[in-house]
Amino acid sequence: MRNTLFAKIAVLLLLISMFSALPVVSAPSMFSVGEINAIPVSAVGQSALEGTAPGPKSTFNLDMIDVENIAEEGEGIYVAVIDTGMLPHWMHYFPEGTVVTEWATAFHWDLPSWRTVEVPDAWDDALSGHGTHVASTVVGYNWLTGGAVHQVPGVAPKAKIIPIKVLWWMDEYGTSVATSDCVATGIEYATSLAKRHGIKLVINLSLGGGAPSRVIERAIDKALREGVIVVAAAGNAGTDGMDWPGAFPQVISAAWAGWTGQWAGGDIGMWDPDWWQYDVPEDLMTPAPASVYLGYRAGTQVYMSWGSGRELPGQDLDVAAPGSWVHGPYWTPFWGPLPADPRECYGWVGGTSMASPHVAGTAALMLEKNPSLDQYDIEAILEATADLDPITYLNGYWLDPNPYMAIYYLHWGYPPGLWYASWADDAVGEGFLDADEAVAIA
Ligand SMILES: [Ca+2]
Ligand SMILES: [Ca+2]
Ligand SMILES: [Ca+2]
Ligand SMILES: [Ca+2]
Repeated sequence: MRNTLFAKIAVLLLLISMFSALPVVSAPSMFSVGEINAIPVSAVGQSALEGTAPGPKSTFNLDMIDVENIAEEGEGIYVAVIDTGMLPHWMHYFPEGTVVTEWATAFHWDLPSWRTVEVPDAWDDALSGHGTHVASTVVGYNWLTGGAVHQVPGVAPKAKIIPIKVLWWMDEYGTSVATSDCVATGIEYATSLAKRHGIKLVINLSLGGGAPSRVIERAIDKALREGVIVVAAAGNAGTDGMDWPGAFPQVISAAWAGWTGQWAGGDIGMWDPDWWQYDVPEDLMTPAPASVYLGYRAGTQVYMSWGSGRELPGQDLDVAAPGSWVHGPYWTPFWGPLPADPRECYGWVGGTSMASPHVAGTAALMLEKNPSLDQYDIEAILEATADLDPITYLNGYWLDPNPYMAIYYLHWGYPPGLWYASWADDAVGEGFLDADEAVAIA
């Protein structure tokens, strides 16, 4: 009995030490700045909301990459979202048939058997809206507000989402984690679907870890050999470098950019909760509006986020895409218990996790137009068409008056409202994603 107990403790210690040696892949941390209800609603925003009939809504993030100029909608293309699964409310957000439930699944690292096991019915995600938000950027979502349903467009609204849950809620810091073996199994599973059913597939990996994993790289290389496209987040570690697998050269990686008109809503004024629906100037070189934050005023329409993983030697950063602050269905336990009402589950979420599905969606549009494109073609086209010019190269401190960010500045070690950023080519890759140009020459 006693021996058994000791044996168990020994096994447990072994597991703990092996776990710490295993590259643990975590979702790039998300910095949600609050739900819609938490943001003061200005009179302008309120009246705009109330008067709106159900119908298409444009978003700044799709406008920035010029999705409005693209005829393709991702018809016939599948996007595997290897992530946290889907919120229990997911059916309220996505049009019927958008989510391929018969292929959705979950993989979990099983401690007793010391291997990855499939748990097919466990892809519901009651603790993080990360995967739901990522999917919503690709295919769009129903926004339930003011007693009406608005169809918010996605990059590739006719693509089909395959949710594959590999990330599981782990700690009080809001991190969802997976073992590298679990992530690799998810990639292999998606690849097997593509092979078995002869479908065109893009894998989105809005996750990463601080070290390369050979088991994940092998799974990715196998996927690429099958003609699957693999897109991953650059990670949110800033000057500490890119996360893996995004940093592998053969992966298409996404850096984290934003709109200088964010929150300000162009020249309309501050604190308008509808800012994310405002028009972005078609020429991204247009100077930032006068009402935006102090430090952006010298800039254009695009800025890079301080936290976007920088390309270090041996890493490959490809393109930057919108990731601050993308509106969509979302939930985090920090906001309290998951509400039964899906109308309360929306948020603005930021990170390379949000940039990645813009690139994955664009790849789906390119595949629809030209199904013969492989990973290398798509990376080359995305790089050749990306715009470097509109990305503001700022270097210094500036004031951010957004009180919702204050807690994050403290967390990052800066006084609230004051932040510092510095970026160059290692932060932006080949430039800002230009989806309509990329699809045009696909
Ligand atoms: Ca546009
Ligand atoms: Ca690459
Ligand atoms: Ca590259
Ligand atoms: Ca364009």
